[in-house]
Amino acid sequence: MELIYFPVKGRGEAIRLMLLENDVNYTETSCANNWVSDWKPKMAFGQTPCLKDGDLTLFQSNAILRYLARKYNMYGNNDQEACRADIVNDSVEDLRCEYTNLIYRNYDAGKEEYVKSLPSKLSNFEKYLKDKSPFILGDHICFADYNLFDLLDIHLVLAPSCLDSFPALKALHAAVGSRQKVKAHKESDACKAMPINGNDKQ
Ligand code: 0HH
Repeated sequence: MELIYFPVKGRGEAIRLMLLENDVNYTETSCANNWVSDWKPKMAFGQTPCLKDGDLTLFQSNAILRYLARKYNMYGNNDQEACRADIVNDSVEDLRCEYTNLIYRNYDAGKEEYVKSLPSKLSNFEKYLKDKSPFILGDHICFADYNLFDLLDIHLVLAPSCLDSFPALKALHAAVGSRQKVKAHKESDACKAMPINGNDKQ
């Protein structure tokens, strides 16, 4: 497979984790050079990430995560579990949009307020997740776990104590983060050197 994205964690990181966890043989191509003139016109909706798998070209980070989930059996074991994974993943998307809005449009003026209102948002995740642990579906991992893990991970950089009163979220972050391939990736120099976002804010 080929992942085309900017050299940032951003919306690429959960995809990278799923590729690594499933031992997918993939290359990564940066679209940072000549983005507007060369790359952007080639993207169906003018944005990356883009994942190529043989004849298939995918856009939209969540469509990519779901494709990998279907392909590698990480979409729950039944309809109920798939719905639970979807609900959490869509909630991750909602908070990720608020986060990227802060980072790219309102960091200096908005950070304090954002961090102040974060517990009310994280508490919704906590309440929804606390009956099953450590993963969203309990004992088996699904695609949304990687997306939620990454979301929590970047929020821990923004607000290091943000999970202190949320044991289920802390447990999920620890459970995903301690998986062998995830841990090795997070500890790698390449991962440490890659910025979370494209504007030096985090
Ligand atoms: N809904 C889409 C999805 O989920 C949203 C994708 C998106 O916002 O896939 N893509 C952005 C890149 S993520 C995009 O293509 C932000 C990373 C920015 C890195 C900036 C430069 C880094 C250089 C080191 N944006 C480009 C565009 O919209 O023209």
